Amino acid sequence: MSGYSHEPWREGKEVVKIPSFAADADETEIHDALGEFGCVVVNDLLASTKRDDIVAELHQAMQSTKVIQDDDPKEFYPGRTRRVSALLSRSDTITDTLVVDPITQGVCEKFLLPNGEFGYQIHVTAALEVGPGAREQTLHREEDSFTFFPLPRPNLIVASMWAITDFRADNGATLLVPGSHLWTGEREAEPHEIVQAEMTAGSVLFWMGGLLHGAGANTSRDWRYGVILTYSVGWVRQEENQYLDVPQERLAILSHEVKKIAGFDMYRGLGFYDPSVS
Ligand SMILES: O=C(O)CCC(=O)C(=O)O
Repeated sequence: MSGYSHEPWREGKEVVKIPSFAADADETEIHDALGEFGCVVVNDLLASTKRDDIVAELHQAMQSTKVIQDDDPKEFYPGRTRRVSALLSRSDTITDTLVVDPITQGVCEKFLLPNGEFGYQIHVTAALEVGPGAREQTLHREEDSFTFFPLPRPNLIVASMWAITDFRADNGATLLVPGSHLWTGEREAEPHEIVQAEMTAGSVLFWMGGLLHGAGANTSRDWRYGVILTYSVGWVRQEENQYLDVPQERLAILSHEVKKIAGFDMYRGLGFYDPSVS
């Protein structure tokens, strides 16, 4: 592990740094830090050629996205951003490299299988560009739809953000509140508890579904580009409807492993269908 530490904040408060690991770090150390802090960065996992391929594969969809200039501060998604989903249908590099990434699979096995022993699934896929002038996104938890469970919830989701460009404090690196995946509902984040996931292109940020987070503001001149892939226990409704976002022709050429992770296998008795009508 390349190290994590507590350091004194300039007003005497403690700021928790995001644990940061080399790509060949011991997975148990990564898991321990993720469980404790709720977030970790693993550096230099995705080669620049793969990043270029992803950008090329998503280029048309990204460019046809309407960028809202007049930001409505009440909207969940800030203006001056681009967001494209259905990535399992749009990018071979994402299905063949990111979705099946062994460190990601290890994180899912560690944190999701204990609460859903028959498997986990993709929850949402999106490419996210944060443009110059974009405001901060409201802090939220990936598990906010599961209101049935009081906070802190059982682990139902783990999230990953692949940095396609550098993530810097000034270009909208993801805001995180380390430790907040263990908080009760009454506690709110104070400014000194919010940190940014600065990381170089090719790195990946993992965070727990109960962790407060959001996109940072972009005060720079360039666009911050990330790919978010989240995973949930196999018995909950997926945030993104893969049965509609992955058409039959695309499904036919995906590997069994990707189809399974995408949620096309049964979870125990859930998800049966009649092949004679499809
Ligand atoms: O773009 C980011 O850094 C975070 C995005 C996010 O949390 C979301 O869109 O729900």
